[in-house]
Amino acid sequence: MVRTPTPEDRFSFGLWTVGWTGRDQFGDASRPALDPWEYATKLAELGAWGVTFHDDDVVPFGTPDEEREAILRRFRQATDDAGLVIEMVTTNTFGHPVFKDGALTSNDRSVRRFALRKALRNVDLAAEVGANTFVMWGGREGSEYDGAKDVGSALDRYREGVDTVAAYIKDRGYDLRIALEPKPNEPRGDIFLPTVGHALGFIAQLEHGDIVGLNPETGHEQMAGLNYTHALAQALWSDKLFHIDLNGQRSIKFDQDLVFGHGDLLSAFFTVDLVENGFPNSPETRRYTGPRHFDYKPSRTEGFDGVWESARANMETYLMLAEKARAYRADPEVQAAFEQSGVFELGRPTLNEGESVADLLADRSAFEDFDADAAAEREFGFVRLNQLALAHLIG
Ligand code: ASC
Ligand code: MN
Ligand code: MN
Ligand code: MN
Repeated sequence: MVRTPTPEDRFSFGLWTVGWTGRDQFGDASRPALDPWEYATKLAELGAWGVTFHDDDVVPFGTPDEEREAILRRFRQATDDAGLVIEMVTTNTFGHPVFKDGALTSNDRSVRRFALRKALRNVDLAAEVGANTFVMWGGREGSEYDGAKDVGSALDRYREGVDTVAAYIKDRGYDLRIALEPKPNEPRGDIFLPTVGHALGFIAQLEHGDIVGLNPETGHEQMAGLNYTHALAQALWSDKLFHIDLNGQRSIKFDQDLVFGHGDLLSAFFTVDLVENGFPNSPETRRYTGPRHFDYKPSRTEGFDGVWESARANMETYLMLAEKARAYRADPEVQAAFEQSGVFELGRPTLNEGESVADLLADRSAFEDFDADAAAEREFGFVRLNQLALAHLIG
C-alpha cells in the first residue's frame, strides 16, 4: 500500500471540489452542502497541506461586509486550527447571471468595472490570507456567436483587466503572482485563451506580464485534444508554470473533472514524471516547485463517503505514480533506452560552441557529404522505451 500523504507532499484542494454538491446541467444537487470550515478540517485529516477557494465558495455572493468579515474569520480559524495553508485564491466571475456575457470582456462596460472591483477586492483577501497565487479562470470570457463579440476589443479589454490587477498587486507590494487558467469551452461555446499556447501568447502582450503565468488544468488541455504534459512542459520552459490543476478527463467531451489518473493514466504518469523529476536533460533546473493542486469533482453518484474517498484517491494516485516515475528514471535499462533513443542527444546544441552560420554552411559533412539515406536507417527505439514506461506503470 502507498504511504499516507504528509504536508511535505504539498497536496492542496479547491474548496469547490469536495464542496461540489453535484448540481449539473440536467440535475439538481445530489449531496448537501457543508460549511466551508467542515471541508477544511476533513481535508487536513486526509493529509492535505493546503486549500484554495473562490471568494464565493467561502462568502456567498452579495453577503454584507460585516457578515463577510465574520465568515472569513471563522474560516481562517478553521484552516489555522487544522494547520492548512491557503496557497491560492481565485475569483468567481462566472456564477452570477451578471457575468453571463463575461466579466473582464463583457460587452457591458459596467459589468467589466464590477468584475474588476470584485477581482481587486479578492486580491486584497488573497494577500491577507497569505496566498502566493491568484488564479484567473475566465470561464465566461468568450462567446457562442462569432458576430456577437469583437475579438480584437475583447482581447484589449482582457489585457486591460489583467494588467490592472497585476499593477495593483505590484503597487500594494503583495507577494502574489497571477496564474491564468486556459479552457477551450464550457460554459461558453468558445472561451478566450482556450489553451496554454494561446495564454502564453497573451501574456507576452501584457505590460505586467512578469508576474503573470499559468495554471494549466489536465482536463482542459485534453478537452482540446492536446497533450497536458507538453502544455506543462512549455509553460515550464517559458518560466510560466506558476500553479497546476490536476484531474482526469477521458477524451474530447464535456469537462469531466475526474480524479487524477482516472482519465488518461499513461499521460498522468508522464505528468507526474515531469513534475517530480523535471526534464531529462535538465532535471535540477527548470523545475516546477509549486503545490500539487487538485481541481476535480467527486462524481454525483457518490455520497460523503465517496467525496472523501475520491479526495484520498487523488493523493494516493499521485503518490503511486511518483513512486513509479522515480523507479522509471532510476532504472539503468530506461537510462540506456534514453541514450539509444537520442533523448540525451537532444540536449546537445545543434551548432558547435561558437559556430557561426558561415561555419555551418562551410561544413560539407552537414549537407553535401551527408548521407541522408544512411541517417534514415537509424532506429530510435521509442516503442521499447514506451513499453519500459508501461512496464513500470503497471508492472
Ligand atoms: C476555477 C477553476 C476551474 C473552474 C471550475 C469551476 O477556478 O480552476 O477549473 O473554476 O472548477 O467549477
Ligand atoms: Mn475542469
Ligand atoms: Mn481548474
Ligand atoms: Mn475545474
